[in-house]
Amino acid sequence: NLEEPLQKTFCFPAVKDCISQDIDHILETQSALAVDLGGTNLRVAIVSMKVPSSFKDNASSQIQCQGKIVKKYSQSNPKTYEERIDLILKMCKEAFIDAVHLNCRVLGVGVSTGGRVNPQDGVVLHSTKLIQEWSSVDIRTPISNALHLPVWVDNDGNCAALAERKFGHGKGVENFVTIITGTGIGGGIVQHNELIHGSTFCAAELGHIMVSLDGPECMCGSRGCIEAYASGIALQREAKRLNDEDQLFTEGMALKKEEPVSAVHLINAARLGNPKADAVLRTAGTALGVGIVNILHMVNPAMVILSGVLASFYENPVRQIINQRALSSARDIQVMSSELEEPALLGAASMVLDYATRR
Ligand code: ADP
Ligand code: BMX
Ligand code: MG
Ligand code: CA
Ligand code: ZN
Repeated sequence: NLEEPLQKTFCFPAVKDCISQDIDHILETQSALAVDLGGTNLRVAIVSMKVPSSFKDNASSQIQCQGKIVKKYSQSNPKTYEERIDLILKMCKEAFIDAVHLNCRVLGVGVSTGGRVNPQDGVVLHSTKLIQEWSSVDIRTPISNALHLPVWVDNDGNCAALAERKFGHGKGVENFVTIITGTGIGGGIVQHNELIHGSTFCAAELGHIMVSLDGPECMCGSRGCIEAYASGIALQREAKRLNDEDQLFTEGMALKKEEPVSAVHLINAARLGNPKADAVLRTAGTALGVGIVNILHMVNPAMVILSGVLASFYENPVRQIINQRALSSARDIQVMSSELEEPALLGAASMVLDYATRR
């Protein structure tokens, strides 16, 4: 058996110790800058790759890495192309300087963005109204020129899926889907361990699965998309509508006159027994659930991972709808909320760490 002596050498205590320490030393400081551009926020982070200490106890186990957000920067996503690019570069430069002081070796920049993205070219092909002036945009070149670093780009939902595959519930799961709720609804599909991009980089735009023939208008120009029912912006629209009709305020609720009405108020109102707010949220949960049933019937994943601000809120309604409406063969799947702090940012960083540290 040729493998036996090799294994023995690898597990020899002194050698094992030395390997563990080396890998710790190398990987703890290997870092990426991650950028996430959403319908509301622009975030940048320094993300380092960390090997958990349990690796030291078991040299034969696979190296399981964790992405650690060392420092994070948040701003509103500007409304114009020029302001946005300027702010991205400014935030990245600041993060790069901080990374040097924090002893993080930056290997590259990973960008997660709303819109259809060609990752090979580093170009945002097209965006809905959720991000204005963000179509046919080469995002790689300006960042790469400013920082002299390699740049990887993908859609934010796709990045969230990459994060789940590397650091989250999706680790070792061959087929899974993720749905991320923020201002809009993003999606990512991992099939046979690989992300699906489709023929024109429009696969896994799961927010635009339609669940009614008419339904509310969507930012994409169509109607009845799950994003138009269940996203942050859709819930805010409904909260505003109820507020205009003087139906939002519920006893026990803190709602100041000048405060902008948001999804948070709608959820609070429903919790305090407001039947109109409750009805809106039920419709939202049903729409998302029905959309997910369509996904189950199309790609039959083993797991659906929900992430973003509304994930835990939707977990149970989605399970219920699956039980009521999915074909029995597709029903037996896990629905879970992500445990990752910032899936889109971590996924953006994983593109850098995966490519830059590959041997
Ligand atoms: P982006 O869409 O820019 O990626 P986020 O993922 O940060 O942004 O989500 C912002 C959206 O989530 C906004 O629409 C905001 O109103 C909504 N939101 C923020 N916090 C909460 C919360 N606690 N509950 C419900 N919705 C929230
Ligand atoms: C929109 C669309 C998706 C994106 C999703 C979630 C654009 C600009 N965005 O459906 O590509 O994945 O929003 O984005 O076309 P977020 O703003 O909620 O993070
Ligand atoms: Mg987002
Ligand atoms: Ca996607
Ligand atoms: Zn749509």
